[in-house]
Amino acid sequence: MAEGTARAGAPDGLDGSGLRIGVVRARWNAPIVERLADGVARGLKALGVVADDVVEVPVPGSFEIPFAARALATSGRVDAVVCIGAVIRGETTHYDIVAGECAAGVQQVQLTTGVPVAFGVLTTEDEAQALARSQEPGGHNVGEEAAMVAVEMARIAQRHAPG
Ligand code: DLZ
Repeated sequence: MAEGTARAGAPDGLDGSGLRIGVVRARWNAPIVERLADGVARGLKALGVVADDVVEVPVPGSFEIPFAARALATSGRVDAVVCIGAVIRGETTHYDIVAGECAAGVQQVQLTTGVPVAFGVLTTEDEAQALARSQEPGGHNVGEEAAMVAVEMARIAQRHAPG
């Protein structure tokens, strides 16, 4: 498969201006999460989301992400939520539990609240993989991708809202 073709990208003309976005970020593996946060900021800015419309909520680890995502989603203050964290197998004995519960919880939150929640949590074998997926501008950054997903899904939610 050609480089980059496995990724979704953003639809032409996607515009995030006026959207309010929550960002839930785990403190575990902080240097990696900081790189993802930079990616989120870049992705949101590129689509016209302004910093004043972004609410950031730090949590201890990725296991806590779904709880904070739900709190934001039900607050009425955001149109979508982006979650970022890093669960690294080599450093996490209960990797499968933390990673699995985080992913399942995030999906549950978006399906039960109707507020889109983008999954920008890295689940990798080692730190090298995590670094490769949280790159500088122009490189692969899962946080940047998740920001774009949040904007796209917020627009879908608006377009198909009841009433
Ligand atoms: C405990 C733990 C471990 C071992 N590894 C990670 C990790 O790689 N990434 C991460 O985000 N969090 C980790 N945690 C912390 C859990 O997510 C959680 O904060 C604790 O189990 C307390 O509920």
